[in-house]
Amino acid sequence: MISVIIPTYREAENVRIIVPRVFHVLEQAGMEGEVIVVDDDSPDGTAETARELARDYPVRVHVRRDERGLATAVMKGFELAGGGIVVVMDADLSHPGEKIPEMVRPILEDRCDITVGSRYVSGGGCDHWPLSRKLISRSSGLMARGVAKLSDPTSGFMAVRKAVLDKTVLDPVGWKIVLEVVVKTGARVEEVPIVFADREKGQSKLNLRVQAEYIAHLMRLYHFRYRSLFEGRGREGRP
Ligand SMILES: Nc1nc2c(ncn2[C@@H]2O[C@H](COP(=O)(O)OP(=O)(O)O)[C@@H](O)[C@H]2O)c(=O)[nH]1
Ligand SMILES: [Mg+2]
Repeated sequence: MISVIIPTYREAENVRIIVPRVFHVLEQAGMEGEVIVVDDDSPDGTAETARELARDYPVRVHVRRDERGLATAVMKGFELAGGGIVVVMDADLSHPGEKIPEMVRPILEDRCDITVGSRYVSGGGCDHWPLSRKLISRSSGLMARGVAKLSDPTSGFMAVRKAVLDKTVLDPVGWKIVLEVVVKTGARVEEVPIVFADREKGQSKLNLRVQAEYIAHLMRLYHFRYRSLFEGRGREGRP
């Protein structure tokens, strides 16, 4: 089974569209799945809308009242997921749901343990992004090159084998759960080209604080990555 985790904050209009879309794609691909909505107590009725959808589809809704933040919301989803493969995607229809089978198959066929949707491989792209947003995305990606060999490390669209997650301690700050999972698991990764669509409804929550948290998170990941390398060398060097 595939568990599709959708973190939400103020996405009532989008959740109504994305949930049926995900199930349509899974059904077409002959895949069994569930959706897990992790909502941070949105004031716009996102959770209520998701609960209505749960009457018609296998949807579970988890509302967090004492915690906020995208990465920890996804971690909650990991905990609740019942599937052998977990997909993480945004609620705002930016991530192409029709790519889910393409994301899941390499893991099912044991070619890798993680797939990441990438805007920056051949066949990928972004719909009409302003230059400022392109620059932020590109420079954020470049800064992460030292910890992960990903063309699009700030992507939020991924699929991952649940068994790999179960063996790993995750401790992300802020938003970038994909980068956290890739670095901390050290698992085999493949990239899948995606075209990132513009959000039409609701508002982006990406702000300066999120950018600052990203830098803090990256510093921790660099420390994690290179500390473990040094510790490894130290041990090997001993007689
Ligand atoms: N649960 C939860 N979801 C969030 C939070 N912040 C953003 N999201 C969700 O994460 C996804 C990406 O957020 P979005 O604002 O579209 O970011 P952008 O695409 O970078 O502009 C969307 O599904 C949001 O609803 C949060 O604090 N908690
Ligand atoms: Mg978005």
